[in-house]
This record gives sequence, C-alpha cells and structure tokens, in this order.
Amino acid sequence: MRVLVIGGDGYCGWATALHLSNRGHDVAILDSLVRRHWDAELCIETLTPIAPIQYRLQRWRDLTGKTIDLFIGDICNYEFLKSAMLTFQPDAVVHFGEQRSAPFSMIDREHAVLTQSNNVIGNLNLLYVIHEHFPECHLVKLGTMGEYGTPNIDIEEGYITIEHNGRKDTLPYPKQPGSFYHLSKVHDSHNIQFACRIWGLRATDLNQGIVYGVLTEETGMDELLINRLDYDGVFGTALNRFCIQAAVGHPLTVYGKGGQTRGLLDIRDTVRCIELALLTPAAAGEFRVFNQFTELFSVADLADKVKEAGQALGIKVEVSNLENPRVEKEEHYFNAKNTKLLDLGLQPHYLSDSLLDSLLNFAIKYKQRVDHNHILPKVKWRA
Ligand code: NAD
Ligand code: USQ
Repeated sequence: MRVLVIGGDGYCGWATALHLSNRGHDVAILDSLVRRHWDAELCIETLTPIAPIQYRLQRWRDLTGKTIDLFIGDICNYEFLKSAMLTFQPDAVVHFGEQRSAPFSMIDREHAVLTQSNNVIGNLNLLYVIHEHFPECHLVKLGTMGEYGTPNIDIEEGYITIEHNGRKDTLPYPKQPGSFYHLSKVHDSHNIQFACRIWGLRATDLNQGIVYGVLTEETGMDELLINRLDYDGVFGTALNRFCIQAAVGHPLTVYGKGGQTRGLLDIRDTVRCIELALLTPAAAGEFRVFNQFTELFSVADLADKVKEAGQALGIKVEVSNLENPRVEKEEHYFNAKNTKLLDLGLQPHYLSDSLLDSLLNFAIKYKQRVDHNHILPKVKWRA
C-alpha cells in the first residue's frame, strides 16, 4: 500500500512511518517541520537529540535499503499539498500533522487562532484533495479521546444510540472538549463526517488517548532514528513527563487532586493501531470512529506507578499536588469503550514495570539535556 504520513517528523508520525516502511508499505512523509520551529520559539527541546529529518531518512535507507520519500511543506497551502499527493499517488493518508498541545492552544488568542487555523484548514484542504483527485483514498485521521470530555455516562466509540420522546436514532456522541486544541479536533471530526456523507469519502477517525514511551522496534535500531520525547510544560504529556521528572529528581507535577482519568497507550500500540486501520479500510461514505487507547488511569495512579518504579531503581520520587492550571474535573466517572481495534487484532502492550523501568532508564541516560525551568506548567486556562 502507498501511504502518505502527514506529520511524519513528529512523535507518533515518525514511529508510524518507520513501522509502515518496515512492514513493506511504500511510505512518504509530508511535514512542514513547524513543530521544530515552535520548540525553538518556546526555547524548549525534546529530551532526546533528534536528527534533521533528511539525516533520519538517509540512515533508514542505509540500514534497511528502504526509501521513504519526503515532502516538506504546509498542508494549509493547498497547491503544495495537491502537488505532493499527485506526485506520490497515495492509496491511504495518515494525518498526524496538527498542533497537538492543549496548553499551547491556551497561551493566548494568537495561539488559539494558530491552532485552530492550522488544524482545521489543513484538514479541510486534505478533504478537498482527496475528493477532487483521490476519491478512493482512505483517510486515517488522528483525533483525540479529549473530544468526549468527561461525561457522567459510558463513552461509546464515536456514536451513541438515543431514545427521545419515543423515537430512536444513532447519533454522533456528544462532545465536551477541554481546550481550544481539543476543540479543533471536534471541528475536524465534523468536517470529515460531512465530507464522507456528501462526497462518499472513506475515513477512520482515531480518537487516541495519551501516548507514552519512546522506543519502537524501528526507532530503537539506531541513535539517528531516535524519536522525540517531550517533557516541558507545554508539549510534555502526563506519564512521559513524570518519568523524566523522576529521573532528574523533580517532584512529580500532579495537577490538582489527580483524579483526572484518561485513556493511555504505548507508542508501540499507536503504530500497530494505525496499521490495523489501514489494512481494513472504511467503506466508501463511511465515517468510522475508533477509540485508540488500551488502559484507563488517573493522573494520581500514574504518579504512584512512577514513584514505585523509581524506588525499585533506587531513586527517591516525591509527588507534588500543584494548583491545577487547567479548568477540568479532578474527580469524575470515566468509562470509555475501546473494543473496535481489539476486534481488528490489536494485542496491547499494557503498562508494565519493565516498560516504566526502561523509560526511566532512558530518561536517566539523557537527563543532562533537561532544562529545569521548563518543567513547571506556565500556561493557565483562566489567565
Ligand atoms: P508532534 O507535534 O510530535 O507531531 C506533529 C507533526 O505535524 C510535527 O512534525 C509538525 O511539524 C507537523 N505539522 C503540524 N502542522 C502541520 C502542517 N500544517 N503541515 C504539515 N505538517 C504539520 O505531535 P504527535 O504527538 O506526534 O501527535 C500527532 C497527532 O496525534 C496529532 O494530531 C495529535 O493531536 C494526535 N495525538 C497525539 C497524542 C500524544 O499523546 N502525543 C495523543 C492523542 C492524539
Ligand atoms: N497533567 C498533570 N500533570 C502534568 C501534565 C498533565 O496532572 O504534568 C494532567 C492534566 O491536567 C490532564 C491530564 O494530566 O488532566 C492529561 O494531560 P496531558 O498534558 O498528558 O494530555 P492532554 O493535554 O490531554 O493532551 C495529550 C496530547 C494531545 C492528545 C491528548 C489525548 O498532547 O495531543 O490529544 O493527550 S487525551 O488526553 O485523551 O485527550
């Protein structure tokens, strides 16, 4: 299969592009490299030293003999996107290429607008190129579990059957996102669903939970293939941040009471979920939604697990309950379904002591690169 990976220089996209290439697919990466630019603007760096994308791809070719084509540009530029796709002729597009940090989107008006225009317009351009030039192409789009928020009822996979005043229908599940970033994903979902309905496009929206870990079979092959691992208060996510905080002796930053519960998954499962979605495409006109996570944890659970794993390695780990910079429920019901990817054959890597151990050791290896000034959260929702 010819697969275009948009956002293939990022955390999930890089691991996925290599995995798909390793599995024998013809892969191209399209990326504007804007994430590297945002890091530079915020004066932050990933824990790991990531090589320029061209060196990464050269190393992959040298190691495996497999070529991954590269298109550098912005999907908000329609002519660029169209020409890259006409050159590559994809059977499927995996779309990771968005601004994906909730705190970044809440810095100020400018960052909220940047997030929503980058994400919504880029995705809309993609829908138009597919409609006009590749009507059979399967779109696999990264959404987020955060589209649903934290309702006091079970969360279904995309749709819910409702009985109202004696009538019954299956409708899109209600959305209660918690940041301008998460809202951008809701807007994308609506646009994709509409495009499937009016143009007969085929799409899979993967409502992914929080990804953790850094090594996959492919990114672990060579130092030049190393993936990014964010730990700063803007782009770093809960479990990855906690492991790096433990490694440098910083108290774990639990926001508020820590009862916030989320779906999580290992990055080795991200790459596999994408492949499973690609191998069984959505039907023409179908807007398919999968909840892509393997386990539910509260933030406090995650901190406790990292504390225990740290102690096993002889590291003393403290947990600190900080004033919550976000506006969110800190104690709530959360029960989300996630059976569709399991039905397609996903065999999850559940969070284990050995994974925590290896992630902590990984963090220790690179801990000299940590800038302590960027650990505490600085962006407030109510600022
Ligand atoms: P990332 O920031 O590491 O990677 C995103 C990549 O997309 C970057 O390389 C960036 O340069 C590129 N990009 C952004 N806007 C672009 C544009 N307009 N044109 C071309 N390229 C563009 O993010 P990630 O963690 O790999 O996340 C990838 C996707 O998965 C995102 O859509 C995100 O919302 C979703 N997701 C991530 C997580 C997570 O925990 N990391 C969880 C759930 C969902
Ligand atoms: N949190 C802490 N301490 C921290 C960091 C986060 O307590 O140091 C809490 C947050 O308040 C929140 C939860 O942990 O309640 C998750 O925060 P996060 O930063 O790990 O994740 P989030 O902002 O939700 O965003 C991340 C990715 C995003 C993806 C989303 C999936 O950046 O791209 O869409 O996870 S989900 O959470 O399921 O919506």
